[in-house]
Amino acid sequence: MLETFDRTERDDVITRTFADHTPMPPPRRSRARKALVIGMASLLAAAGVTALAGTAQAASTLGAAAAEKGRYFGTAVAASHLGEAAYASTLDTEFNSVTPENEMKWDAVEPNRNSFSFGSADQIVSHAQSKGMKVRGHTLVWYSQLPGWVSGLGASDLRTAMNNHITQVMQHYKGKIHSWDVVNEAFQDGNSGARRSSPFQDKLGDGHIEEAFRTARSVDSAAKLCYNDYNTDGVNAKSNAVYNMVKDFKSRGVPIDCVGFQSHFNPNSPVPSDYRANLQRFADLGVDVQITELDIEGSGSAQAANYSTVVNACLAVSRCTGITVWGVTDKYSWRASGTPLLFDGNYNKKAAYTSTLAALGGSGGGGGGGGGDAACTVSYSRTNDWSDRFNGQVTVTAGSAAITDWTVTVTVSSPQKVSATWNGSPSWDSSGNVMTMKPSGNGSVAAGASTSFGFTVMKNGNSAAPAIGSCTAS
Ligand code: 9MR
Repeated sequence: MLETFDRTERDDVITRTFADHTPMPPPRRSRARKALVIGMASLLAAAGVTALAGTAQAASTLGAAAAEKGRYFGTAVAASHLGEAAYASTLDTEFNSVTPENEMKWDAVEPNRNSFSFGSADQIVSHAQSKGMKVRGHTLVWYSQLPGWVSGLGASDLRTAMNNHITQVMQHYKGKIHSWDVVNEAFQDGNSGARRSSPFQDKLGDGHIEEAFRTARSVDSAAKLCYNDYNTDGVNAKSNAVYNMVKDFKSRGVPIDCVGFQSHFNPNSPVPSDYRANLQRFADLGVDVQITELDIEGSGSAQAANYSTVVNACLAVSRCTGITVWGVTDKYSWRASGTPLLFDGNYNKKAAYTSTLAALGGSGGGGGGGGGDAACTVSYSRTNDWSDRFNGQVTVTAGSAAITDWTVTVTVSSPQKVSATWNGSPSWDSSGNVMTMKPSGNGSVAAGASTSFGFTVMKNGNSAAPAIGSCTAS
């Protein structure tokens, strides 16, 4: 069977291409408690209130918790969102690896033959490097997002173009990429285990995959070289075919270091019950395994339980070196109408965030249901909105003990500027975009009581909400 679907159709694609209807695992937490928390979150969201929480100690994050387990925790990133304060601050706080979502694909970096444009991808790599994050390269040889000039080449020219593309792109990023998806999605869905029709497959045959890996190794011997695919997460005909290819490569010394399991899950393609076993059998071939594009449709405790299942599976396989979720926030997910990620459209931590952090062994994340005993929590709302400016209010609420002091950072997106503040004592970083607010008096807030400060943001053409950091208190 030949798959001819177009990935730009977004979320419906995977829904209709995989028929393994294994039931979802049962939720691990009390449905009643979660429902209450989610109900409260919905009420707050409906009122335009963003709730955030923090503790007196440094908050644990996904990246830090994963690092303690010897793994990375990454996300797909779009260069176009890096200028959005809440996006950048969530990314920078929580993740320690990034994958450019589209910016390193063939159509983006070599739109015309031998004419390379690395601008957007460079922007992501520079951002990641400046924050100490690692970068996954995605992807060198893929049938999709492939410019027309490539598809039009004859076999000999296509081989030259493929090797040149791998060489130029890997050379440009040499030393900056921890793992490359050298070949992406070369196998068909369904039960055939056959290769997918593509210009590479149709004109160069099975051997183009081996050739791509050999070329890649010759360019950057330090980067891990991965084969990456979807619907290979459990044991099935497609994953068996990939398994056999990897086994063959290892037995013949073809340079392959890792296999990426995209892990796009939804009710029609749930987390398979043999997910861990499948990761393990690949690891047993002598390659690393990585979860490369994780997202799970759903919400609340069921979604949270599925995320922990995935994290636990990775942690149970010593060669599972990291997890990447396919986006920072539901707002920008490739699944147009879904909510498959860890942060909601307002960058609130979801129950899935909390369960993911807990599965990684972290704690103290708060928000999204079940954050434990925070010293103080903050919530934000836009109290007035005009064409040129808006007023924001942050409410600081003490936890189960009184606090005597508190600090909250507010980051606005340039060219926005804070023009006025009240009920607090602000200080600024050198960019003028990050305001650190402390109380103007002694800052005493009784257990469970609240205090608020406010500010006016001049939009200067940008109406984005500010990023409100966690509350710290002593
Ligand atoms: O998330 C990507 C989306 O923005 C693009 O429109 C789409 C185009 O093919 O690709 C999406 O990312 C895909 C990834 O590169 C490969 N695996 C499947 C991902 C989701 O479709």
